[in-house]
Amino acid sequence: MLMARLMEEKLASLYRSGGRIVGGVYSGKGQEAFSAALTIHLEFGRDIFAPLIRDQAGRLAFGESVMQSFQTHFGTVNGPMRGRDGNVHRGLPREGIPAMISHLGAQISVVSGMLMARQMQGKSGFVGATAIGDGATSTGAFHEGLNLAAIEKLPLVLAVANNQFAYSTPNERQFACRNLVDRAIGYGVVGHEVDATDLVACVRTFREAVANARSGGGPQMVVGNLLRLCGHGEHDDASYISDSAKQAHSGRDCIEVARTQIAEQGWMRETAFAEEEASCRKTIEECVDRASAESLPNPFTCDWSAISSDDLSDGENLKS
Ligand SMILES: Cc1ncc(C[n+]2csc(CCOP(=O)(O)OP(=O)(O)O)c2C)c(N)n1
Repeated sequence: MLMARLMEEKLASLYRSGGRIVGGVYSGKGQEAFSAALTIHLEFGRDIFAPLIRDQAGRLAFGESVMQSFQTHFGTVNGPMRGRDGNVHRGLPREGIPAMISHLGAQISVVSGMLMARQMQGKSGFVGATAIGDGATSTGAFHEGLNLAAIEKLPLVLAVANNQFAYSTPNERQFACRNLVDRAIGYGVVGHEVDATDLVACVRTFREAVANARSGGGPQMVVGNLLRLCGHGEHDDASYISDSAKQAHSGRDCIEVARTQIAEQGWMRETAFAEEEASCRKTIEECVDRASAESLPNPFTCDWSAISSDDLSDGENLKS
């Protein structure tokens, strides 16, 4: 969570200074607990995780490296997208991270398809998870994807981060149901609701949801209540978010809440927080330096075959 927060602060500062960033910068500030609590229950290489723009913490907790984020934001030829696709639209499909799709709700069908393909190959014991926002629950793709997953009883965990806004559109202009988790009933899937500012509560909820999905309980929809503590992207000052929303319980910063929980429970020494932060900052600076030194693709000499083709994919484990 801390690494994600500090990485995104660095990316925001690089974006504002007009330096090496290609494209926009989107941050998951306030959503780190909800995102990481999901993916710590997944297994890299066995499970599937289709992240959204606010899932830097979940990506790291699942197994993506710090370097891969900076390489993609800088558009370098050594990054997982070879400099062809920007920032948040990155993935490691062969290792279970499909490259992010912007079209809201579309990833539910993609993950469902990946799960069905594995089932048809006779595999078992895996889970597929994806994350969406409150706004995405009003798309046709959400309806079609979740309905299909429910009918097929797929081992899908759908994390809905209700951060109260879709761009600047507040919840009351998005849906008329009392609570987003009520939608689970209509699809015949199990619904969970959690205070997403509370790391311990998020860990407990996702532990149960992932275990249910893995053991044949069908799709699980987890709605996390929180507030987006930033603009939609770095280009948005979020001036439409009221002070009362910021001061409400759901406006708490999950990292500060987690820090208090950890201190109260004695899970870490007080000085360990500062050591962790210093270590994260050092890693970030090293990755920025290394990624900055890498080249951009040359459009005239670039091999334009699919990134998934053998000669462009990374590592022995990625060869089919
Ligand atoms: C089908 C579709 N419509 C519109 C957009 C443009 N768009 C990108 S992000 C966004 C808001 C998303 O809000 P939400 O789902 O609540 O997620 P959040 O950004 O709050 O995390 C919109 C409207 C899109 N990507 N896809």
